[in-house]
Amino acid sequence: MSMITLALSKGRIFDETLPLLAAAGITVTEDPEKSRKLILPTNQPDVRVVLVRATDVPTYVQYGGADLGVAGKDSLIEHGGQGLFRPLDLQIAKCRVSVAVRAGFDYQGAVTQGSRLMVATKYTSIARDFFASKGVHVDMIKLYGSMELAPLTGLADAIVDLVSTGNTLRANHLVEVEQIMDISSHLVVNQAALKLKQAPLKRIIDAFASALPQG
Ligand code: PRT
Ligand code: MG
Repeated sequence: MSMITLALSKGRIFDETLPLLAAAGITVTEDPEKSRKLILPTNQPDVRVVLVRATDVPTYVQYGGADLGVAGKDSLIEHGGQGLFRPLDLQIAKCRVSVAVRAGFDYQGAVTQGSRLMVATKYTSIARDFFASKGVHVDMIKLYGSMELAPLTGLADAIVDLVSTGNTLRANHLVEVEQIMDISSHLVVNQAALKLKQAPLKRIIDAFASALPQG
């Protein structure tokens, strides 16, 4: 009996994956918000969950630190997706990637005039491709969090960030000026594990698929 390791990030992805695991008969037997453990057991002796940063899930699965994982499309695009089989869009942890600026900043004017835009973001690949496709010249500043601060402090003209309700932007007097793409989380599987542990992985993939809205 080979061990199956599933990589998840704490928070919305963990919470929204639990019902899918339940469809596979898998229950995580420890609460990540209460435990300090990074490896969580399940009711099935050959299935365990490892907790990693959301942006590290694709890397863990790529190199076989986990056999499968759940990762946002944002993280997958930034990672590049090498070595990953992506069988299912799980339609969880939905949001969008957008461009936002300080209220009062004339974004359309800057774009039309062909000005160079200073863009701060954690999502440099998505942002670079998007502005390149528009023919807008940008200087990119890589940040790891609190993107909303950048336009408020003069660090950048615009940010590229994830938006769901828009409350965070509003609270910081920022305006969403363009939506780049819709985001949801996907199931990703290590390509070698898919061959070596075919039966148990297929069972989990099929159970997840059957639990999705379209059945
Ligand atoms: O938090 P940490 O720095 O550890 O990593 P992370 O932010 O990459 O991970 P996490 O767990 O917060 O998010 C995991 C995944 O959930 C992301 O990769 C997305 O695919 C997805 N997701 C869905 C979101 C959101 N919705 C979301 N709203 N990730 C982040 N947010 C942020 C957003 O950037 C904003 O700052 O939540 C904030 C609130 O959003 P509003 O618009 O509802 O106010
Ligand atoms: Mg976060």
